[in-house]
Amino acid sequence: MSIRWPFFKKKKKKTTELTEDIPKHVAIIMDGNGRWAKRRGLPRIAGHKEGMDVVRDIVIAATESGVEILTLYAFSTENWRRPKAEVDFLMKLPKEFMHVYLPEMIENHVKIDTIGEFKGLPDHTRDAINHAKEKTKDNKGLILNFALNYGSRNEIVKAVKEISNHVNTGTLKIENIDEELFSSYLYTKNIGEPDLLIRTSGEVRLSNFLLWQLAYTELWFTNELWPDFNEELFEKAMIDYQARKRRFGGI
Ligand code: V0D
Repeated sequence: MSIRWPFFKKKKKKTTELTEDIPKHVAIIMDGNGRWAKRRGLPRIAGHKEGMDVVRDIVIAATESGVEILTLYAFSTENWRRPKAEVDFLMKLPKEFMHVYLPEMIENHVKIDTIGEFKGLPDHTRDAINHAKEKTKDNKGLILNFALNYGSRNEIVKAVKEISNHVNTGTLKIENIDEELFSSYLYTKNIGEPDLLIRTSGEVRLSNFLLWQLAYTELWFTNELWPDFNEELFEKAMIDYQARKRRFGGI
């Protein structure tokens, strides 16, 4: 039982609202699409399709709350091990997404970009994405960054090889290798590190996503499956992020 102090005026509870301290860069591991479908007796691809529509909702929510960069883990280098029919379906989603949502992305000034081994994607997937990148290249709103055929260790090894090459050819001195230089060899060289990482579906792992870049990132997990994720949960993640920042700032 709590003791009440009637002589003191009850402190007005500070309303939690999204004002200052909006995470500039939010990254999301969109997990649980297959499980969502299975629970409904649907094929896994039905979950991926549903998940695609949630991407749209979260892009709009992120734009409205002032997030500048949204990085979405859409296809990992490990995902190639899935059944061919599922991979084939996934590789058609960028085109499908653009067909349905590109006009709306453009209306909202969204700029589409990707990270990952772009060359490893099928031609038709790359064509659809290149078209969207071209159409949105001058947009000054949210950067919608899809991680496709992305794996963090692979990214780091690739950076080491490129750095080694530059050392070998004499264009780089070993003494000049530091964290800042190393970062400039990663896919994220222009967008920097996420302030907040969200992962859905109850798994509490990084699964080879942005390992270097997440060193100082706030991590936020929910049991909700990606197709059930929504604007309210996105806002909850932002509010929790701000509460952590306030606590940290108070010390
Ligand atoms: C399936 C949930 C949008 C996660 C979201 C190729 C798995 C829906 C895109 C997309 C996927 C990618 C690039 C682009 C525009 C849209 C997407 C994949 C999977 C893998 F320029 N959703 N989405 N790409 N899923």
